[in-house]
Amino acid sequence: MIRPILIHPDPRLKKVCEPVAEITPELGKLAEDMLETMYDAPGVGLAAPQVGVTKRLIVMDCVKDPEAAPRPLVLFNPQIIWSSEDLSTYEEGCLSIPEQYAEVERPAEVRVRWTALDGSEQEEQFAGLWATCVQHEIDHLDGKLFIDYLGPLKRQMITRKMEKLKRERARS
Ligand code: K1U
Ligand code: ZN
Repeated sequence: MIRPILIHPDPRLKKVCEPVAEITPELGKLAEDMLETMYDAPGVGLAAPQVGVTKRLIVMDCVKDPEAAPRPLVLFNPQIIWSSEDLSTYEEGCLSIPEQYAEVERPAEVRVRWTALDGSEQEEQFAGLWATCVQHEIDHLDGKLFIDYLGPLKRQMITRKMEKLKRERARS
């Protein structure tokens, strides 16, 4: 089931999300819906607060080559346990801030620990778009958006555009 994606500004996108204590069938269904919603958007990642659920759950698939096999990942309670000193800059977008892009500098590589859908503990080092995306998604779980890395004027300009977009969508 495709779920509606919240658009900034929304108080649910500013909350620090609750850790997941137990992976219930309802959370399994939420993860499945989030992957479907992410692929439909289309996007390479999605965090639970973007669909209005303030729990520590993200999904990602940064395989961009349509010929390559997809690699959907479901991460409960993801934690960055190591970040590289090397930084990389990527022009980020966000499904909660449609059609707005800005360069954000982040660690080029990160090692992440999480709980998988089957309850097993996983650890992996991410680089490239995967590293950018996992950091962007974990920020969502801490109520942080990529525009929070920008200066106040640019952030305010984007926020005003999103308020206008929401007013227009509410009218139609
Ligand atoms: O969290 C989100 O809003 C999803 C976001 C993730 C992201 C993208 C780029 C850099 C960092 C994080 C997106 O998926 S935006 C859409 C996008 O980048 C994309 C869409 C289709 C193909 C490839 C990329
Ligand atoms: Zn986002």
